[in-house]
Amino acid sequence: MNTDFDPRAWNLFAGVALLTAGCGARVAGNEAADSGETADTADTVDTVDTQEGPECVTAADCPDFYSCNNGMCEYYEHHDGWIPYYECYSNAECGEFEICEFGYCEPFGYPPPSCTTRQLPDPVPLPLPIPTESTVLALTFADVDADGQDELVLATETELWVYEPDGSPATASSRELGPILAMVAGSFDAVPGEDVMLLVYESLALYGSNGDGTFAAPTTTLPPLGSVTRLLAAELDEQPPTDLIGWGGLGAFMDRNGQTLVFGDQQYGIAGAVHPFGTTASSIVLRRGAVVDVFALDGAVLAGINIMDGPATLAAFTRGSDDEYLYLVNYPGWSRVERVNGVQGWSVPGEPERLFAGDIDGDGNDDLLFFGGDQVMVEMSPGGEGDCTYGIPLLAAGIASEAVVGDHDGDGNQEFAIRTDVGEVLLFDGG
Ligand SMILES: [Ca+2]
Ligand SMILES: [Ca+2]
Ligand SMILES: [Ca+2]
Ligand SMILES: [Ca+2]
Repeated sequence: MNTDFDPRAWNLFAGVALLTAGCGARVAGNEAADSGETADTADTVDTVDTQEGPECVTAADCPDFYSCNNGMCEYYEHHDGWIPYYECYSNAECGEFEICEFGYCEPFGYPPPSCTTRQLPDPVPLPLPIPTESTVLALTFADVDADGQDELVLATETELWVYEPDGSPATASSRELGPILAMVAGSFDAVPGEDVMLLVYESLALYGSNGDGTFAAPTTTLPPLGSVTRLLAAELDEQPPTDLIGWGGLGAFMDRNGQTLVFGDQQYGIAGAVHPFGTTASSIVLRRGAVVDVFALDGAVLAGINIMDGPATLAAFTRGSDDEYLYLVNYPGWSRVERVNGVQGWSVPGEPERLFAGDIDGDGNDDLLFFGGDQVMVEMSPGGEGDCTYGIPLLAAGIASEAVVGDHDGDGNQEFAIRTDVGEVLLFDGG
């Protein structure tokens, strides 16, 4: 029965009926009477449609969730033999910020408002292009002269370039040829000033800072296990030098105070994060698909946490004295920022694929930068007072592919440097 029943029309009708009745609960009591009317409406539309011939031959000619019946595309009945009618089969059938749960579209939390409605400084600051000699392959912030300002260090095919915030000409040091898989900064030697570590092919190349914006010839070593593809640097134990974590197809390694430890026996190709300065967590998280493994500083597994599947990203996020890890889940046209600790996350507009944390207004709470397609978005004060989002245009500089955070001008607020897929770099100072 009710072969022509279209539950979406029923929802419209039921909405009116519920409004009239002054009752907000979902009811299924008047289906027969309701569906008679909606079916009539659908029939009228169908008659008009078919005057120019059949609209379909097979279901492939129809939109998702429609079948081809006698030349017409008809919405599948949502019928399981018990609960009469569903609203949805999948999230794609629901609206923005709704998910399909047990056959019904349920609101899943609305995103923070646009910052323009919060009267933040307007216009939104534009990212400034950094003039470069050639394509930039990797970047990091590093305080190479130990003056409290993080210089921007860009790696090209043959050089490492150091940019001071005052716009003075960049300083170049030559580097050895080879594709860069990762680039991190830290104090890896006893000479004052932060150094940079490159992962080139399968080798770790340490470029020690000379303190004047140049780097010494590299010291090259092999990581203690093959197939390392990613690096992180963080001060895990408050004992210099900066600690190094690398991971890839065969597991992970940690270099702490010159002591090397191989740990983990999984393929950690997806993402990793660690809180710098050995804050409350004092742990390392590595992601493999929809599992996040948490390791102690001795390499012991503290927890294996199942998360929802989504883009390959993970961010170490700090709010006040709380440290946690965030990831993304995409839905059609919107997304969720989810929290590895299992506490409910929040919705954001668009379908970003990467997220990065940094405190761009210097209030002690991290703000977030999101990338996805040509979307670049900032969320100020997530979960706090003044939580809001705004988009930033990259103009004609390509699509954002990587970001690093540091206090380039030494004012206590962090800046993001964004590298695009065409090897250009933009500096975003949002506060
Ligand atoms: Ca500096
Ligand atoms: Ca150094
Ligand atoms: Ca902040
Ligand atoms: Ca700053």
